[in-house]
Amino acid sequence: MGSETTLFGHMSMGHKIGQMKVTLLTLSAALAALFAPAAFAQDEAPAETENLQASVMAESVPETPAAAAYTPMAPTEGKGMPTAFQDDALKSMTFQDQYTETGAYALGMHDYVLMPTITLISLFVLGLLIFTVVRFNQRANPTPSKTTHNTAIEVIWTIAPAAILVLIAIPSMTLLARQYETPPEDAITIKAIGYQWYWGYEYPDHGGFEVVSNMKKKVDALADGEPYQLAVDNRMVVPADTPLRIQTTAADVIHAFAVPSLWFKQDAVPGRLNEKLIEGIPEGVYYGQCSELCGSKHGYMPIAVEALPMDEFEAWILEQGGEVPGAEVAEVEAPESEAEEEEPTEVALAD
Ligand SMILES: [Cu+2]
Repeated sequence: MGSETTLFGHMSMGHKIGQMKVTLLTLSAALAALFAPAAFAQDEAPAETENLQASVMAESVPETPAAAAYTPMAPTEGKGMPTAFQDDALKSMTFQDQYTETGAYALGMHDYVLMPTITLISLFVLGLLIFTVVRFNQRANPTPSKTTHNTAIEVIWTIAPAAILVLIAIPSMTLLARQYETPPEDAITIKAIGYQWYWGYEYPDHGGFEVVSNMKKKVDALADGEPYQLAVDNRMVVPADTPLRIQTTAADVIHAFAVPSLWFKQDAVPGRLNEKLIEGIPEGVYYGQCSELCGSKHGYMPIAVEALPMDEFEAWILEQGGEVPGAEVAEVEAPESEAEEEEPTEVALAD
């Protein structure tokens, strides 16, 4: 009997060790799975390249005079692009800085209404839980109360959450209404068309030409001082400080045109034309990405919006072979030679 017990005890011990081994294996597998994406990301962007990117970003590309042909604007670090966790942990976890009035309002609502409310409620509930555990555990409170109703507290826990919701609803409805504001009549229309897997920007007010925008290769993006996987070869160039009527549609599947720093996100649906206003934005480069899973290269169709002063924007339009309304008379009077001179560069760019 004794030996049996020992044997049984031994076996159960062995079984336990086996279980522990299995648990350890599972744990290490889970850890490996956790760190695998990080390792992969490291492969993608090794420390050296990151440093290169940082140093390239720090050097600003020399500015060309306004009269010169269009050269893509160098982005300002931290403006219109996400912040890396290692650069600024806190900033990387919240919204990007906003460059539209609606965006600023929404960010304010997040920072000054929603976050404080959520924090206070969470702390209050945590406090109640701790109080209950300490005050009403079996040792501290051996004979529990048999109370089932308390009118006063029931009224409070009904009215208080309702009041909080009403208070949140006011700025929330305001924001919703602002986001649906119709573009003014004089807004400039730009049509963003989603393709698998790149963007096209059509300028119906300026002759209807279309710019095809693909993601830049890593070497090119880093050489140009742009964030890799957000940089594109041809940007969506828009006039600064002018209301924009952004129309979105798609040619194949549903995409979504989204630029976080402009508080803009709208689905691009084949066969439909969605429209949304971007109020006047300051000069600069603003990055975004397709935000509707649209296939295998969904992650590789970034968006780059470049806002230029109106005269530079119009010069860009002419350079692309578009028309500038109101400047048609000037165009006829202008010597043909200028247009001819610029054509070869355009062909080279198109290639
Ligand atoms: Cu897409």
